[in-house]
Amino acid sequence: MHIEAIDFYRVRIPLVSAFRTSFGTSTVRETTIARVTTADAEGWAECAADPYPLYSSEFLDGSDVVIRDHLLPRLQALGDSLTAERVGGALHPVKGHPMSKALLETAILDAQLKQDGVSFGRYLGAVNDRVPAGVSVGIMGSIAELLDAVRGYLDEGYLRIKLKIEPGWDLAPVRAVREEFGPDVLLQVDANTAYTLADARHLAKLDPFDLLLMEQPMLEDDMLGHAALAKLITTPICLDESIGSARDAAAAIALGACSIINVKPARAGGYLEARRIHDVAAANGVPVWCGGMLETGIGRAANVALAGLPNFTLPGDTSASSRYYAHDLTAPFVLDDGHLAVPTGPGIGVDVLPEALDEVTVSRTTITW
Ligand code: OSB
Ligand code: MG
Repeated sequence: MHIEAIDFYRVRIPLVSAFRTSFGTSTVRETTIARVTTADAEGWAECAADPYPLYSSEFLDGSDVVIRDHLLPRLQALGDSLTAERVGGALHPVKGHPMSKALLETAILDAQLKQDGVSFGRYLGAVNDRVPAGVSVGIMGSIAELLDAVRGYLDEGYLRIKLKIEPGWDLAPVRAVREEFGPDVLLQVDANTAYTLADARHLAKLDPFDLLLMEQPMLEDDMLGHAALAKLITTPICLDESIGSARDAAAAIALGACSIINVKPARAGGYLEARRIHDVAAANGVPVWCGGMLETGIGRAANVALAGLPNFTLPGDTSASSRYYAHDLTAPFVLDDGHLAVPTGPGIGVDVLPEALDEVTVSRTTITW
């Protein structure tokens, strides 16, 4: 593939409401959008990194530097032999920085698939043309506020509710949601590493609430801790932050650290490794679901395609655009009977709206190849 230029747009997009997790509160999504230009296609992708290294060690200003000084030169060295499938190998010597690597691989893959006239879904192996939508519900100021939010999402048709939890906001919100909405609501929790093994007895108090899973209760490098916790509670453990590769997935499964995996392409360095995580999990009989990082329509489109693969058997954090944004950067993803349609057009299958991008862009850098 012959790349002519890559543009990087730093954008700041207001969220429809504040989103609070155990690691912080966001009212605006700040990220980097990449556009790869070739002679006959434009490839788009968005970075999952935040301005602050709180979800993982990556952060946006660091991502800018590693892309400019360490990742792009390795891709440029490939010349026209560059393909999306060669990005991972070319960037492998650079340790870490999966979100920055994913940004480049995904934008290049989008351009390549647009040239070839192939959709992300078809390329990745999606078998479903629509995917069930779950929603991630932040930590709130009160139980009343939480119940209002959950009621609104259920009324919209969301098929699964995920509550963000932390010490001091766990048993009460779960109990309240169960009491208000009953035992049939698919319900799960996400701690984003906020607990330790010393909390096992406390976390076991969630067992009676019949949760689908408990996501990432402890630190990302604590595989043995999760394996120990899995023996002390009956709620299935799902790992998010801990799974950066298919090898991590294989290790976590072999150790008994999780029985479900949240697949986030950005955390794994891109969609190709994300598909390998899916495959390893499938081979072990471990179900997966597609996580999210508050993506705009650009990243959401690719996530929804991935979620169409056969072992994505649980609803993902693949919400409608309106969950986070009043104005998305693409035509909005909308719920239809609790599902999102997998785009069928070439590449990510959605167009970026130039005025919408313009509106939220705070700076732009162009790299000519
Ligand atoms: O842990 O899954 C997470 C958002 C930002 C960072 C981490 C996480 C999340 C979410 C929201 O839970 C997922 C989404 O709706 O995009
Ligand atoms: Mg999570």
